[in-house]
Amino acid sequence: MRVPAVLALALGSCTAVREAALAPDATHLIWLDHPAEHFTSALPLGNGTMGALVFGGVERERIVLNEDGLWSGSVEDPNRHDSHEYLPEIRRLLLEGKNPEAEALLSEHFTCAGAGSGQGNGADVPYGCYQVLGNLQLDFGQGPAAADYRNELDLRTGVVRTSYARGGVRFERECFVSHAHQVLVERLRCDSPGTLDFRIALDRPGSAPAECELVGGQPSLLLRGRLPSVDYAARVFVELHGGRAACETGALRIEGADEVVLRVASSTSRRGTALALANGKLALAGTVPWSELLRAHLADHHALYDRCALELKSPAEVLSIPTDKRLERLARGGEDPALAALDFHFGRYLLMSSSRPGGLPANLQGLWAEETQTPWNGDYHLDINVQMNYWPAEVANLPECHEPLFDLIESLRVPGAATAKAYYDAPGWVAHVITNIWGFTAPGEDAGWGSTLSGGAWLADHLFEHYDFGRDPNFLEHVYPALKESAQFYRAILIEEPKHHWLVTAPSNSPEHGYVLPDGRVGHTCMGPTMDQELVRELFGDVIEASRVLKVDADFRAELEAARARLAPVQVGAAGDVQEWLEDWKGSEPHHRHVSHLYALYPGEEIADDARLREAAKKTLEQRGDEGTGWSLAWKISFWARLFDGQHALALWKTLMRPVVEHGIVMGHGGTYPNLFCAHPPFQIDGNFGACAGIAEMLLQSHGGVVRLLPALPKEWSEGSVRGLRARGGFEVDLRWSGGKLRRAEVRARVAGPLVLEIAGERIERQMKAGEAFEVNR
Ligand code: FUC
Repeated sequence: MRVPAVLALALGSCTAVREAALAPDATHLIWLDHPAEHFTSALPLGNGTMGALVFGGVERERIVLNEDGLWSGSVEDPNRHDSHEYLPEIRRLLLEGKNPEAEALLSEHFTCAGAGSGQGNGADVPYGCYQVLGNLQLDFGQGPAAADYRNELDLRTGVVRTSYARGGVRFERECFVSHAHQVLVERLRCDSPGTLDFRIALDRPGSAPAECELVGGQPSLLLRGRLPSVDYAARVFVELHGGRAACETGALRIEGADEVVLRVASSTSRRGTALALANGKLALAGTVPWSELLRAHLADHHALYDRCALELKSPAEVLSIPTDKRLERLARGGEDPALAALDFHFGRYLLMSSSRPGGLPANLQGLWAEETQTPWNGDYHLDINVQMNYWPAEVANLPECHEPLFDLIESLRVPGAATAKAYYDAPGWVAHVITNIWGFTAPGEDAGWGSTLSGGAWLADHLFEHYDFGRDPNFLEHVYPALKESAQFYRAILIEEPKHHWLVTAPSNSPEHGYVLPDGRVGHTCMGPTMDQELVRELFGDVIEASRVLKVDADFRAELEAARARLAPVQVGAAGDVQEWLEDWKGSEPHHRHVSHLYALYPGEEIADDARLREAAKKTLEQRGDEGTGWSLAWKISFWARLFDGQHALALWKTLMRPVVEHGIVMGHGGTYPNLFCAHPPFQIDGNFGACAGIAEMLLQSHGGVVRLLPALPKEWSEGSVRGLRARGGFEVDLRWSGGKLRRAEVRARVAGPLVLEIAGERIERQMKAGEAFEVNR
């Protein structure tokens, strides 16, 4: 292999100087005045494939390293191929109202073969688990305490800077994960020549630590290993400015250096031979000086990050408070609108750091995990979680970051078709509640939660959303087969229920929530839960529209139109709420975190565009209450935004931002960790993305063919501006407001078409040309 040149630059004094390009802006900074003890205080970096969590230690620094393809498990056939034989009987029982009997039969036959997700602990079963790659450990030794300490992540640059003084010497470390060069780079400096003495090690829980070896005469650390289906490799090279580097057992020692630049490359065998790939990345990045690596990283980062920005004002003194203290201050009732802007920017930052074209989608923890048994396997949950990860992708102007999800959907077509055949003897493809990188589409190991069959429809809707925001017919043509085959599946499994002769899905359930039958028995299995009906109606609508745009499949379109007209509608129950099931049953947990039947309020549109259903949705939200897991709180921000209640939306966001210390699984009391990671608890990234999308939804909505400006602005955000939000129909929007009123809007049309704007209840209609900008000044 080619060896990176070690640049022996004499440095003299290495005074820490901030480059002008990195001048910090507090509204884009997450920072702490102490090193992290847990990764929920560490600062995340990522390029979509490689992730890092920087703890910022003084005596000992730990940087958790991640690779998106680092999964245990393997491809399996999780389908029970005789399950469809029981389908007629299960349906007969449901049609006769014998739900408990139907559920008993379903529980026996509509589960996956094998261990499934291993009850969320699937690291050692075929399902597998997303795992940590390793820990880069820098040991600086014991010594005097640090003063003037700061660990900060500048979201505008994607650089973490750790700085402090110790024993009269000022130390500074800067770290980024480059998308342009596919390596992690860290520069260590001090203002006293020859003072950098430390030991570098690389380890992985449960594996042998990295060996130090000489490559081209230079010491290098190499960590390698193998999971059942994936090899991994990580290599560290050092570039010395002054001083010496040498191998020790299981470590690399640096002595007397003025400045050191570390380059870390990693890979899994998903994309080739792990070690060759990692070596190749280092060979390319190894000869590129720090300044050039940084320049290329910033150019890449700015191209995405700078497209969209939100400004909300907080008092200047608040901006200089460490982020964890700002959360505490907010929880005590201190207003901090700029923290909402920071949270919005963080959501965008996390998406561009964990989901880039060609990579895997953001999982339950995005890209960041420190364990080999990540909670819930760090997988893709399809009854809201992975979808929520992508809610900001279009509106917050990172549409290319949506692509990994589309690749995942494409990868589910073949296994999903086998599952459709095995369980429903149906054409098309289906996915249930959980999936992984191995194409798992079968029901989960427990039918109660695992047999929800709307995962595929919910995923497929993301394909149409991407089209709807960008209006690129080539994209629509490309994804049309996945959309159509999903609709074929749902068309085939609809049955006619006896009371109203509506078409309904069967057997199904309302995600993870039970109903109470009039006789008190609790069940899950049913026909036509409201969310299924909403999703199928939407999917059929998407495919009808797509087939029209693409001028294909007139017969199938007509079939879908006929079926869509007969789908069970959203019903209002006796309590004036939205019914969660076909019958007006009570839920077994009145405050359950899943509010699935309001899918059509957000992210769907059907309830949002119907005055009667909106009233019922409000009632449902009042019944469910304002508590929940992190993602559930985040969802409710968008619900209330869609009900044009900015105060209620803001209240939910504030609850979501409350400080949380618990790291184990809790099915309620969500909040936020010191590094702004969302707490389910545990850390689960969907709440970060849901909050980002919810904040956008408070400022701009574009459902039902109407672009609404400032539809749910709370009074605390009376001054502000946002630029670069996107709206359905192919629009990009900038807004400025003061005194709670819109002062200026600019809407740019990507494609020609009608624009219906709504500002404080007033409508403006225009025919836009492609490339045209329309301004409103007040
Ligand atoms: C679903 C949710 C849980 C959690 C898990 C990963 O099962 O109901 O709250 O988010 O996914």
